[in-house]
Amino acid sequence: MQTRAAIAWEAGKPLSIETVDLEGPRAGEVLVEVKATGICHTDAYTLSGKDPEGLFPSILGHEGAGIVREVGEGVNSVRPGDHVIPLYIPECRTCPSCLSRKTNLCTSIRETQGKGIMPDGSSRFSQNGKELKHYMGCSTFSNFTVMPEIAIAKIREDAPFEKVCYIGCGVTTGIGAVINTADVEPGANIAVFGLGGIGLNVIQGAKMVGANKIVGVDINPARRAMAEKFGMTDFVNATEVGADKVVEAVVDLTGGGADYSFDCTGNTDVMRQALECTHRGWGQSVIIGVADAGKEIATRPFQLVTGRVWKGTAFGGARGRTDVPKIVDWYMDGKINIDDLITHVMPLDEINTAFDLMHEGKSIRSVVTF
Ligand code: NAD
Ligand code: AHE
Ligand code: ZN
Repeated sequence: MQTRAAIAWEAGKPLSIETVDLEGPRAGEVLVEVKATGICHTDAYTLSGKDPEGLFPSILGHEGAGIVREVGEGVNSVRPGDHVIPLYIPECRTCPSCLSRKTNLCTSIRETQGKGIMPDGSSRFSQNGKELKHYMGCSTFSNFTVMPEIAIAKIREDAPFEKVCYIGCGVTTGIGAVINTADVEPGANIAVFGLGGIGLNVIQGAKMVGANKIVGVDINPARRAMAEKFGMTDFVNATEVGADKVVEAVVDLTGGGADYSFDCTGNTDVMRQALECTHRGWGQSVIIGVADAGKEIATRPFQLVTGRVWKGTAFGGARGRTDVPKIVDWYMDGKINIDDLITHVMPLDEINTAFDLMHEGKSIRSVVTF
């Protein structure tokens, strides 16, 4: 079949909206009609050329929702007509990682996913015989995409695609970092660095679990109002305070240091601030942001000797097929707010505007509807 898609032909160039060829699902695969997709900072990161796994030409996008249209041989967990959210971290429930119960990082198809191909080693996307790569196993910047069955979360049919697509990455990552990775307890003081599409969901998660102080840090003062709406109690304007004084500001506001902090910027200098503003003896800092190729984190080992813990999280520690349908229920039951975070909605033809708005700090989440 043919489908409309935004092609990333080369790093640093705008996406090009074109018609591409899509082969149908093979054994263990599912054809999904994507109805909506969010644009996450990670898409911009890969498009920038700074992702060591970035491949071109490819079809980016990993935050979608849609409908199963066809299933390949042997697929029995979903069927045509099912409403679904594609997962960039699958949940096979049989690999050593899934069986360990210690991680959500299913390893069954990670190698081929990172090479932009399906588990059988080939791509379903092409144009005039030229292969186009898949991205994060999802490629939701295409109206139709092919996914492995183990990377599909089945969701309820009354959930609006243009809202719940965000659960495919940002919502789950932010809230999951709080409830799964950090396991923040009621009354804890937390600090969130970067109040964009992920950081605001960290704030939302912290409020949900009954955090006490929720300190937000950003260089963009326009983030303050939305963060307060979601539960931020104190704001640190990192530009105004100065990078060398941010740690001190957070330590003061939390009465000695945050119990938990979260980096949602991808900036390695900020990651250091996030660690060092946590409380001596027990502070935990969770890295969510994805840093450019070649960047490394640093701190004095003394920071860890004195009891601080540095950890990271992918997709908020969520096991997609199990947890994503529950988060969709939370949204439908009014327990979480997604609507206010989706600041822009546009057709596929305008997807490059979504990247501009993100870089200009004007959007929280843009969503493309097909
Ligand atoms: P975003 O662009 O919406 O938000 C980033 C925010 O960080 C912005 O508000 C920006 O002003 C702020 N910021 C930039 N520099 C800063 C600084 N020096 N100090 C304080 N704030 C600063 O991006 P997003 O979609 O929220 O993604 C955030 C990060 O999380 C990205 O690196 C993305 O790749 C990563 N991410 C990781 C996962 C995961 O599973 N680990 C999932 C999704 C996104
Ligand atoms: N190719 C990138 C990997 C970046 C990364 O860490 N991705 C996160 C998801 S970001 C979603 O917006 C992730 O799931 N990581 C686990 C994994 O297996 O990739 C790089 O920098 O190399
Ligand atoms: Zn993402």
